[in-house]
Amino acid sequence: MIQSLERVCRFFLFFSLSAFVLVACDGAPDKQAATKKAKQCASVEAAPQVLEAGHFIMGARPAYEEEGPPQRVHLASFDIDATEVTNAQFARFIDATGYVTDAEKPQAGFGQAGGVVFRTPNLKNPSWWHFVVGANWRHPDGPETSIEARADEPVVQISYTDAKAYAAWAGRRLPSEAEWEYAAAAGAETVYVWGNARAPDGAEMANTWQGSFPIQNTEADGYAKRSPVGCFPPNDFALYDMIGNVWEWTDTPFDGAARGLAGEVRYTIKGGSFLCAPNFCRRYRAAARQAQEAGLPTSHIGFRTVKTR
Ligand SMILES: [Ca+2]
Ligand SMILES: [Ca+2]
Repeated sequence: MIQSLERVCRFFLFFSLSAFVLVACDGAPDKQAATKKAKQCASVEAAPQVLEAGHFIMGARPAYEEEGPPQRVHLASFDIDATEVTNAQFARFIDATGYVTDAEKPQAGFGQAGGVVFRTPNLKNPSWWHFVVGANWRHPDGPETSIEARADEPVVQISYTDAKAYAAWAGRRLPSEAEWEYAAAAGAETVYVWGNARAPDGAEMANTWQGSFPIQNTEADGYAKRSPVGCFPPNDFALYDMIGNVWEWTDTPFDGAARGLAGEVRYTIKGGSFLCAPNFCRRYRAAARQAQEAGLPTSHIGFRTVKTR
């Protein structure tokens, strides 16, 4: 039985010949994530959780214009990964198939292989989203970075197509937006999945951004960027990081969104990321949603998979 579910990082894309700005949730200094390991993290290969058929109110308590209106939605039973897909899991897919991700191919509008990376803005460069040549899932924040010792972090620099390819290889699929939101809310009818306070008694309940985005990240939750999966409390469906850490692809086109640089459809991403901050975008809620170009990989979007029962 499934109960209620609800449906926060807004992007604005400003393209120029050399760089662009993507306005999202929060950001962090360009130091590596996981500098503080204050959390006890769950097993990263926890079995998928089975969710029974049921209904919920999708788009409940809309906070941004793209959310809502609230509507009652019924869903058939499905199971869903307990965590975001990790670098270790994605590496097994690559090893088995030889698949080449979109970030490893010349990108439409840029002409070179790479992906979008958050950089802390400064007076010389006020942008915080940059297309970085050489950024890909093995080098999530640019060619100078790697996933060494980050096997348990969510894989990023993954396009919608890449996520679908992984899911198909695993005998699974990407969730619809409704399935994702139902799973994230886990029956909660509160402002946040865990209650009505963002940080109850000072406890950070998800990997988001604390401080004034995009300049100051206090890292009160222990992580400047991505955290290993499972380091924050699960929701009532025993699912980790549905809110925060990285945004997650769904298989639902974003109604009314303009097409991307290469004319591609924009798909709905859910859950917010380590860049979502109270002063900028409160998209660490189940009902929050964002449009994302299918072919544009970034350093704060990953995914998880589902399977119809
Ligand atoms: Ca954080
Ligand atoms: Ca997430």
